[in-house]
Amino acid sequence: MMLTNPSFPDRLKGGSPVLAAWCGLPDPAIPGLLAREAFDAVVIDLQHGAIDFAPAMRAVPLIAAAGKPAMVRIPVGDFASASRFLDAGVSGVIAPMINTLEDARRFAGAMKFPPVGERSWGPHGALALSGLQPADYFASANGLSVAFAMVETREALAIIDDILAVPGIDGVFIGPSDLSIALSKGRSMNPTSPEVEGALDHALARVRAAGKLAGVYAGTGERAAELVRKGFDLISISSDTALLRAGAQVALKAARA
Ligand code: 3PY
Ligand code: MG
Repeated sequence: MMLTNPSFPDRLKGGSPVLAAWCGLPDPAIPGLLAREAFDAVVIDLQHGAIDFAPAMRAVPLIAAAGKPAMVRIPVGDFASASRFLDAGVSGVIAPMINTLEDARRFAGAMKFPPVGERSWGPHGALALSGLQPADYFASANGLSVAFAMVETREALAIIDDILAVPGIDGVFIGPSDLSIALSKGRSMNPTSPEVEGALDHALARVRAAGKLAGVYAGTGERAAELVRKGFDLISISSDTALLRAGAQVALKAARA
């Protein structure tokens, strides 16, 4: 039921930001456990995370069992896996390094059934998680999940209006680390640099003009709060690895005090 009531796109459009966990460790139990914390959604990262396809698939029902929407970030250019994760029942897909209109069109094509895209039929897990009959799932599927195109290069920033205009692209997700590398011409990696800050404000304004959704990655909870205040709809916070290390450091510091 959780795929449909309310749908994840409706939740994102509802005005209160979605705060998501970000998981890359190679065990499905970890996103399953973080889904039990107060996150609103859980992202499994197959671009930089160590988690592979099969354990990521196994994490989807574990996240759903906690009543939370599951999302994935797919590897660069692996649009076929976007369809496969939708088949498994994810509520959203983030595609990294969408740098051309062709990238955006191919991603949207994999995310939406005809006539919008060319997603192929086979929603094995999504039927069980949505509780919908096949015909009803087909009729509503394009509106049940979100396609976030990552904007994290100069090329993408230059065509952000065109990316946002592609039918089937529901929003953009800003990668501030790669964007900082791009905007500094490779001189630094600083996801809170003034250049990135300006790009975030610009991107958000273009998203609002297009009536679509804005997502962004935040390295810390404090940074997430700033991005909430800016008005982003979806904010991913830290990562499973970083949270594990931070917890270990706090415990050891206390133990050695
Ligand atoms: C970036 O900041 O470049 C990202 O991809 C977010 O993890
Ligand atoms: Mg990136």
